[in-house]
Amino acid sequence: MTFTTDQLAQLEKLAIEVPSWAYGNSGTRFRVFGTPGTPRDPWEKIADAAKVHELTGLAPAVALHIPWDKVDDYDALKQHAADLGVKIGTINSNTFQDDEYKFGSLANSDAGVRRRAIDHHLDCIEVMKATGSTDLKIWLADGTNYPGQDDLRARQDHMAEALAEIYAQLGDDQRLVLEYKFFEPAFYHTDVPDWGTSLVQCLALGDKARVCLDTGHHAPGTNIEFIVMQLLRLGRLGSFDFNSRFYADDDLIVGSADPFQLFRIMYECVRGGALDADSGVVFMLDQCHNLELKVPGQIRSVLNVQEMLARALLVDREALGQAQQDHDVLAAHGVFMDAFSTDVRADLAAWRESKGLSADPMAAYAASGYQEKITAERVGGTQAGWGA
Ligand code: PSV
Ligand code: MN
Ligand code: MN
Repeated sequence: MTFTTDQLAQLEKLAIEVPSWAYGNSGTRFRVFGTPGTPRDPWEKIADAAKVHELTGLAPAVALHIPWDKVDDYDALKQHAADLGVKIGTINSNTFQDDEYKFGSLANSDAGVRRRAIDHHLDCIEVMKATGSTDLKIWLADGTNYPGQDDLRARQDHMAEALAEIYAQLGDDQRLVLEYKFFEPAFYHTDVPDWGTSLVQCLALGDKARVCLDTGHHAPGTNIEFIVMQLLRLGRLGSFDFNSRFYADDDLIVGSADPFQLFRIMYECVRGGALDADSGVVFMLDQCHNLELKVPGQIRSVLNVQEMLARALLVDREALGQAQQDHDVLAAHGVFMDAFSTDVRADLAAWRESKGLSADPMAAYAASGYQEKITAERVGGTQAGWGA
């Protein structure tokens, strides 16, 4: 076994929240391809999420998206999740799919539209109360397409006011998590383009406001692990939306485009204490599976996160610290790369077996018969509601 008892204890802490929308059909503006067995409602999405947890032991919570996951009885949905061994996680609001939001939601110059968007978030807080969820995640599609289209500064003020009204309705154990994204669907400016803007808005709101870092929402070449370090240092990293991107916000399987980047991020998480419960950091996936089957796509994803965390835990921090102190650049880099280059797959398989799980969750899923069962049972599965 490559891992020490301490490292194993750290590994044990990893819990990844999966998004309900990952189980629905998704695609691009060109085409949404269906996959067999796609869930028809939130109940079935939760069942699929529970299967991912059952086979990996890594995904005990599922995030909902309102109104995509609107149901009449949230108490019953909460119970359904509990019966299947998972819980309801983050509640994601949606102010981007209705015509009213064409020119923005919380940052819109029209007070009536802002009212509607604020009320939607207050409804989401009610859903949180019923489901026991503690986090309200806000991603705004707000922005403009042309210079001069709207008053950038007034929009920022509108958004600050609207966020304050939402924030005021949070319960003591509830938080607001503000996600940033530098472009799309707006192409000239977005109202929360970067971590700095999100942080500024969060600082104005109060302690219960945190930044959500979606790994797909940065310009190419951005040093994402630096942002992770800084937000952890300031105690303001609320959650991750993990995914991979090659070009734009593709929401591909986390760790597929650049496992080394994921390793570097997980190292900063270890370094900054993000695995400790009191850090308040939620590790979430925000992905869609356009071509591949959804459940194995999510299994692969959580395994990728675990694998890069395991390698990050192997960084010899004492040796690294000494090399850094000595300004021995190549020795320090070598310590880092030694950990990244370590194959931990056999150790993780052994870890799974020690917990009564299959050594190979992908193979276990293929052999489980679950895909055949849902393919036969579910006809006319739903779209995620979003083209990736
Ligand atoms: C759009 O970019 C997006 O992928 C954001 O990352 C949100 O988290 C997600 O949609 C769900 O609303
Ligand atoms: Mn996201
Ligand atoms: Mn995104």
